[in-house]
Amino acid sequence: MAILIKGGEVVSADKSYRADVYCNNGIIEAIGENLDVPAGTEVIDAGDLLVMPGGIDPHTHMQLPFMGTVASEDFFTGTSAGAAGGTTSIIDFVIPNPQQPLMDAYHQWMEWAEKSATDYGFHVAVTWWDESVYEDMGKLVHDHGVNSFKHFMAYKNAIMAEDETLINSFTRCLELGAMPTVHAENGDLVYHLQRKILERGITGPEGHPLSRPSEVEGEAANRAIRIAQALNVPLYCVHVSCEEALHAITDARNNGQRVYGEVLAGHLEIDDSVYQNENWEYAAAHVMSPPFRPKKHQDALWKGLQSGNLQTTATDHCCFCADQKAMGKDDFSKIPNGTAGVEDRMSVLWDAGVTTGKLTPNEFVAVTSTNTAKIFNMYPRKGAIEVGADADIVIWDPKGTRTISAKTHHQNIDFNIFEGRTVTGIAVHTLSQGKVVWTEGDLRTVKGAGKYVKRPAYSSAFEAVNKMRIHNEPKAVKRS
Ligand code: URQ
Ligand code: ZN
Ligand code: ZN
Repeated sequence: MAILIKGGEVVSADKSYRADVYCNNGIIEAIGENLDVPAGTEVIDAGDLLVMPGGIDPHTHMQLPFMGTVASEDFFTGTSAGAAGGTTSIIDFVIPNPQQPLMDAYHQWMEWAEKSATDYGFHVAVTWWDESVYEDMGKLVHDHGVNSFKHFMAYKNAIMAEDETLINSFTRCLELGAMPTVHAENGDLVYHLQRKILERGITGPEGHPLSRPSEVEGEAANRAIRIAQALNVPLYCVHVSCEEALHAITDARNNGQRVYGEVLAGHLEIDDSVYQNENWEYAAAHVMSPPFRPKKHQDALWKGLQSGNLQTTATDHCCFCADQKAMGKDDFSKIPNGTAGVEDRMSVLWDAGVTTGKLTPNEFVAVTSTNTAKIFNMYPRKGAIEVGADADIVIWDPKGTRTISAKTHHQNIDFNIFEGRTVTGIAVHTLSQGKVVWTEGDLRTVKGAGKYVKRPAYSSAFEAVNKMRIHNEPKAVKRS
């Protein structure tokens, strides 16, 4: 199956230039002007369009069992919806229950993910600790292509990792050359504030942000960063939602510490007024953690993205429909946490970022694809328009528009946090493994076509950290 993408402007993270792109056998075989290709090659006319690396969403939760229910989006429908929006790879999460062997959970998620339409990888969560977790982390890195381990500092009495687990797991990550990542909210503080707010008789969704003010995230982000600093291990903070966490990351980076930050399209564009809506279902549909914040945090997060102190964008795509959200009808702390976004991230970021001048098209590619590929060691197989790279490509109309709605989206959820928003910047064609999976409104994904992406340990971040560690190795004082 050969495809020639003709006459477009290639936009990579560092440059833009006019060139044809020839894809064959799932990879990019040639890039250049007026390419000669075999007869019978399918041609896509990309005139006036941009040819970019397919989006990579480093934070999704397809069919996640959580808070007494299961997310409504599965790996096939979710990766298909991503393709419709220009995203061609996801990194999802294996989340073992406490005391569940990591390898058992990994095999369970791998089975669920077999139905994926486009490529996928996994971060594995460390939700408890003993010698077997230590061992399983080694197996996952050495034998299964996992190079990142997640730590939920929130969700007390469920999947929350205490400091001792963070220290043990971060230390193991350093040994293995794997990236530790954190959901940074102080779970004990959340639990305490939830009780206080419920005692005051506030049971509606407006109680959710009250129980997770931004200082709760700022404290945990700083704590995780300091633990990583003391252990000399890199750190990746997922869904940074507030200026306190951003400042902690920025200070650490200015101090030469290797800390990376991810921001969600939702947190960049939606504020906490949603929780004041009189319609319970509408407000509950926005319950996710960390919560949507007051407007000043959006402004700070955009500056974080523009300054390079936040490197990646994601969605935390974790879908619960109205009947599931209703589980918390009388108690906001029981509303399953999560919102959707995998189909809309790229358009929302182009509309809010590039058309406004906050981001250049090259920076857009960096924060929606290339930076994630580099941090999680998939580059240049992923996140690049280069000869030899996977032919995961989005052909983008920078002037095209569409109006986002749950009535028309491909996500398996009855709500869209960007409902009614008309965005500029749309995916016209999406290729996964060199095959067309989305073209001019026609979704052509195939269940099970997605492949598992093995990610080797020891990304460039580790080489640098190891050099620094050896260079600064403390030495015993010689005493006669
Ligand atoms: O915390 C997460 O990232 C998962 C459980 C999705 N839910 C959410 O509210 N972010
Ligand atoms: Zn989270
Ligand atoms: Zn998440």
